[in-house]
Amino acid sequence: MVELRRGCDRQRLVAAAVSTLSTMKPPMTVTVTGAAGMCGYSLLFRAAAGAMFGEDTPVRLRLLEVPQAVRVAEGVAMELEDCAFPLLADIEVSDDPLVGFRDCDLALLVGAWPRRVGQERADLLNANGHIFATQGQAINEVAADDVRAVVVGNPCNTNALIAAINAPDVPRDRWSALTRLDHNRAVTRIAQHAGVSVSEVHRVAIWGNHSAAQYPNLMHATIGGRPGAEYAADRRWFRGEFIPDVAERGARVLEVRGTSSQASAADATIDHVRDWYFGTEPGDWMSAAIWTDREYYGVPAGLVCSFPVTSDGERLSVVEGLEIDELSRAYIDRSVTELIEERDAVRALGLI
Ligand code: NAX
Repeated sequence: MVELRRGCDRQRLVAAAVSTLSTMKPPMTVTVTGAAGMCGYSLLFRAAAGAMFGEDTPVRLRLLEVPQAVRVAEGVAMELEDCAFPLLADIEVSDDPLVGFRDCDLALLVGAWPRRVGQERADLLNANGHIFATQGQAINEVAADDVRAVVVGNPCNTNALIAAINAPDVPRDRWSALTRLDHNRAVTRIAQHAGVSVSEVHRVAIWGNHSAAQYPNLMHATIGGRPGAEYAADRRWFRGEFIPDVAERGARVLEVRGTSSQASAADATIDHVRDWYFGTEPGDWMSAAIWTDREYYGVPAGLVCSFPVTSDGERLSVVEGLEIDELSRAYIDRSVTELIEERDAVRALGLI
């Protein structure tokens, strides 16, 4: 009798397992570079817990590091194992991009060197540019045919440009750079200013470069049902407080916390990935830096520039037809000039 009941339990368990398995999607292979770094440390555990693709999608993690940081990355892998994440199908640590990016579906390019005191911007572009040229070539060679990539390591727009150009077989619309942290910062700032919940803020957008020259634009936003332009009309606040607060928030976190934004950057990376793979809400958009396949809003072709973008689950597309007033035009032009200067600098270095 007892045996029979156990048998029934077993049958029910097997049936439940089969039904779970049949609803599971194929695993996603996600490569995270800079896996021993601080941003990587925040990102990997959430990725393994299913924060990117949901509870029906197992994840295979590939941790890519430089040789001198591989041991630390192995320690991170040990901790990931110790969490017994049901969705974590396997982990591999490597210092070889041809191994780290093999069959990868999603490449999160986080690893880069920070700017050192006294280092010129051109030196940083050179040091990090080589990383992204090499990684672009490796992705081109060994990643999955439908790979998508998000560049987080700075200067992220230009690093994405370098990687994309060094990966000629990967369609350019599979590349993006992270301006979602700036977007999220802008959402919180305006919500606090207006005294509304962040969930009542829509259609904020970051335009241009992920740098102090970015343009967080409220002109097309709705904030608690009111037009963002009404808030932006208070020019003293918009130009004197809102824009610098958002654009300089990273420097402020560094000053207060003593280290750069890491958990918030990881969180923004997850938001970016989710919206890209699952699609943006109808009538709303996200901010992301993407490749300009032609001119958009006066931004020339052949740059990686942040815009308001929508996703249909596959492709990120610039939201078109927005009116750009004189003030916005000046801010966008300033940021795009910086992107052009960075592009010219890495071109002079032979990286593209
Ligand atoms: P950390 O210095 O903590 O970690 C960087 C890691 O990258 C190190 O472990 C290093 O060994 C590794 N690395 C360097 N070259 C590599 C290579 N060729 N292959 C693989 N790994 C390599 O920096 P962390 O705080 O994690 O920040 C990482 C990057 O994100 C930095 O470039 C930072 O500027 C950038 N950020 C970008 C943000 C954005 O919104 N786009 C915001 C957060 C962050 O500041």
